[in-house]
Amino acid sequence: MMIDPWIESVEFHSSHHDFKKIPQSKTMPQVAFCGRSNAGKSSLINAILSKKDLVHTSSTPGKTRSLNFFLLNKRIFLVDLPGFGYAKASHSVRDNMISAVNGYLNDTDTLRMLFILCDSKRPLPEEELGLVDTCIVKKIQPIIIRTKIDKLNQKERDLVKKETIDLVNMIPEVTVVLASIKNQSGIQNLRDLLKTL
Ligand SMILES: Nc1nc2c(ncn2[C@@H]2O[C@H](COP(=O)(O)OP(=O)(O)O)[C@@H](O)[C@H]2O)c(=O)[nH]1
Ligand SMILES: [Mg+2]
Repeated sequence: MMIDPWIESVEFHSSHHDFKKIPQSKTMPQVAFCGRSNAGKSSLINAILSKKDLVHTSSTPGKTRSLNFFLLNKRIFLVDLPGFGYAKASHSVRDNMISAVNGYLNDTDTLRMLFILCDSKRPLPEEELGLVDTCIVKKIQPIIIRTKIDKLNQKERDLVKKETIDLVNMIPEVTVVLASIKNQSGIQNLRDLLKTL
């Protein structure tokens, strides 16, 4: 994995079941990672930080139920949010996870960026677009990350690129990054976004 010298230190900080009890430090910005279970949140955090197993990744979807805090350069909190249920989960389970994420978005004054992950193989779901709207209202920078682009063929890739152009035309505040932990696409762009904090 490529090492970016900007990343000086990374440590696990804490894990919370209740978003009302998360660390609140006025001086430390937070960047949160959200998306469906299996979208690639934990893998992406590891890739950005050039760590193999700092964040536990899983082939069993829906396992991370708590908010996990990692401290980057003793200054920035990266937050691995619970997945919004499995794609096959009932609507009520999914709604609960969305409201947990919304609760966190509404309560965290130091949240500066929300990384919204969506598997490139799936069309962009409406709930994720709803989160973009919430970000804009709350002055949080919305970053949509289309994950696992290494799995797409040329035709599928062209479709994702077209979707990206359409989305940015519709919502100019949004940044879209096509990413892969397999071929490292987009990973440096994401680090560069963190450097702006
Ligand atoms: N091919 C490919 N697989 C990926 C990529 N990112 C994650 N995965 C796989 O997708 C599965 C779910 O990843 P994980 O990080 O646990 O997702 P999370 O539930 O959102 O935290 C794991 O088997 C990962 O190895 C990627 O960029 N490319
Ligand atoms: Mg995970």
